[in-house]
Formats: sequence, structure tokens, C-alpha cells
Amino acid sequence: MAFVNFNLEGLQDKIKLVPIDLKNRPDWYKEKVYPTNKVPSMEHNNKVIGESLDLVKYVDSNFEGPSLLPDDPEKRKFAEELIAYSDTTFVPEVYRSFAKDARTLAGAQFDYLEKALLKFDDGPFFLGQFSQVDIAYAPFIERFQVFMPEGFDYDITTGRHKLAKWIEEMNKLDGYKQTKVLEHEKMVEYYKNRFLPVLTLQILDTFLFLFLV
Ligand SMILES: N[C@@H](CCC(=O)N[C@@H](CS)C(=O)NCC(=O)O)C(=O)O
Repeated sequence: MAFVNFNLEGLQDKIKLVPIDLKNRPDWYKEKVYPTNKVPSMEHNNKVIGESLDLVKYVDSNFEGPSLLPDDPEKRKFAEELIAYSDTTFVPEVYRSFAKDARTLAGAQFDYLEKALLKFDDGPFFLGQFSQVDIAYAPFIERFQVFMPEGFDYDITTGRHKLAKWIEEMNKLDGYKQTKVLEHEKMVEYYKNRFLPVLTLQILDTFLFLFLV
């Protein structure tokens, strides 16, 4: 998400990206930069900022480039709501759904997005024009759109015209395109290993339950 943000703000030359291998994190990262040892984080003016959503807001207010929040108070309020929702509900619920009833539970989350996209009709993005909200959702929607057909034979855009249009419009933004996952197969494998064993256990559980009944 931070990567999408830097690129879309045109800050490639102002911010130096340092990739961190999560499987083999260098000691200096935890010791000298970010004690939680998570990514992303950013050092700026001798301060370290973490948490993707805080970073999006920080970069938007502290660097040059177009503001990614409109002035309209109604839109700002909706932005706050949607950004908080991505973190507290949308992302965790979709991940949780992979171990339960993905099509229904994740489906409800994509329906929420479809409805949110209907609110402002002065553009294809969440607040009409492109904003911080799109940045908050983009990396997750991208991954779910790739994984759900593979894992659950489920296309997140079927019957959701606004979401389909949002994805189409996002894909036209060069800064965003450069941040997208290129190795779909690896990503799907990673998701399958992480989520599908849980699914198998649950199915076994159900069988066991049926047997006992
Ligand atoms: N809420 C944090 C989550 C950060 C996070 O969990 N990052 C993952 C990678 S996407 C990570 O560093 N995982 C390694 C770990 O949890 O030790 C954010 O949005 O920045």
C-alpha cells in the first residue's frame, strides 16, 4: 500500500525504497529502524512512521503532489469511514472467510464495496475522484481478485459492475500498475498454503461430526 502511495504521488525520486526479505529480516531493521520488525515503515525527518494507513496519510500531508483527500466534508467523512472499514472489517473478514464460507462471507464484503462505489457518481473511484481510499483497498482487492477464482472458483466482479469498473480504472494508473504482484502463481501458492490447510481441517471436522451424529 505504501508503495502504491509513493508511486501515485510521483515520489519515486524523493523516497528511497529498501526491500526487506520477511523470511530473513536483517538485524538492523528491528534494532535501528522499526522495533516491531514489520513492514512497511518509513524514516523521515529523524522519525519512523509505521502502519500502512498512517503512512498513506503522512505521505499525503507531508510531501508535495496532489492532495489525495477532497475538500468536501461529506467525502472526507466517508473517506474516514471507508479507510477504517478496510482495516477493521474488510481485510480481516475476507481472510477469515477463506477458512469458512468464502463465497458468502467474502461476497458480503465485496457487496459492501459495490454499494460504497455507488455513493458518489462524479468518477469511478470510492470518492468519485481518486483518493487515499483507493490506495487503502487496492493491494487487497488485487490479491483477492487473483486468489478467489483459484481457491474458490469465485469471481469477485461478477454482478458487481462498479467494482469491475473501479478495477479497470485503477489498472489505467501507471503508478499503480508498477506496484502490482507479477508472480500470480507464487502468490496463489502462498495463499493456498496459508489458508487451505485450515479449510481441510474444517472439512475433516465436519465429517467427524457427521460420523458421530
Ligand atoms: N497493520 C500493519 C501490518 C503490518 C504487517 O503485518 N506487515 C506484514 C507484511 S504485509 C509483516 O511485516 N509481517 C511480518 C510479521 O508480522 O512479523 C500495517 O498495515 O502496516
